[in-house]
Amino acid sequence: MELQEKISVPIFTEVNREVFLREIYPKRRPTVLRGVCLGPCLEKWTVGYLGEKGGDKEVKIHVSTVPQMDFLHKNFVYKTLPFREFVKRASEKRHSNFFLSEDESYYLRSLGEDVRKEPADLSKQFPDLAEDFNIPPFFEQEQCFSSVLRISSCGLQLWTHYDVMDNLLAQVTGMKRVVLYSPQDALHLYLSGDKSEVLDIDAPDLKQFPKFVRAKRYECVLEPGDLLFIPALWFHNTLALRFGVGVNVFWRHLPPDSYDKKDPYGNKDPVAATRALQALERALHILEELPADYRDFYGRRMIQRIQKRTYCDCLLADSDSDSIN
Ligand SMILES: O=C(O)CCC(=O)C(=O)O
Repeated sequence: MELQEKISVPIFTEVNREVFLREIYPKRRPTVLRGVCLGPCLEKWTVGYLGEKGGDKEVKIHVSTVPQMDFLHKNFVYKTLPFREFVKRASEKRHSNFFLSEDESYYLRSLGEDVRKEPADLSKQFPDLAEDFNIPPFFEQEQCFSSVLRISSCGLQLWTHYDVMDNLLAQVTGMKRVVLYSPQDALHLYLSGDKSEVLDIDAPDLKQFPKFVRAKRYECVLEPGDLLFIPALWFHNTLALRFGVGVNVFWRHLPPDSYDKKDPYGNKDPVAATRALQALERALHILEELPADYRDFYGRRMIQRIQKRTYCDCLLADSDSDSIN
């Protein structure tokens, strides 16, 4: 069987703003940044402390009987719990109080106050915890879009998806495996919107997803204190190797008007991309006026024009030196 190429995400230590902006950011590749000062959260964020500071604030969480969350078959439910109770349950393997089963898995992705309109902001939803976390100074403050608290049970796996903004994912406690795929491998990932239908990335069904092996797998394991730079459009799949707490920060690197104004999650396609996709739909509808052999002929010519005008060969250059296959 053909093997998927595996590449380790490079690790940089003691990165400051200048090094990040000069050596890492322009490459637009996932990078682990180790040793950036994230603040007292690293020592303080125990289960007890989080419970005390987050208190009885109600949080909406994902709960599932199996740790691999499946957006296609919706094998999870949304439930609400006081933050303290949620953290306690997420940190334990078996629960005396539960919704579905005594070994159910939990996941929190914090939300804004008005879920549909406002992005998550750690300083608004969890002001006490925000004091313990330093937002890395790698972008301008006015570019900041959201700061999201993420808490997962041990073993929790989140499906492969992309976001449209640049992202720093901080691992505060626990460990997490992150697998990433380049935007250039989008056609090998069997997308449904912003998510990949290949749910089991470790043992994919290659009869159903034969092209998946062609997607290069970038991989890292985040330890407490690590930051992962996830450039916009890079697909990522996370697997909590232990109960863990993280924060991720999205920022706008395109001009502000490029983004969809009604997008509290940071995952709606840029306005120009949405318009282009709508125009393509209209063009395809027009082609339906022709018989099949003509549609095939003009469809192929359209693909060629799209490739010529949009593909960026400079992005294809890849270093083989870091291959771990
Ligand atoms: O940490 C996780 O579990 C998911 C992170 C993620 O999806 C993100 O940072 O965009």
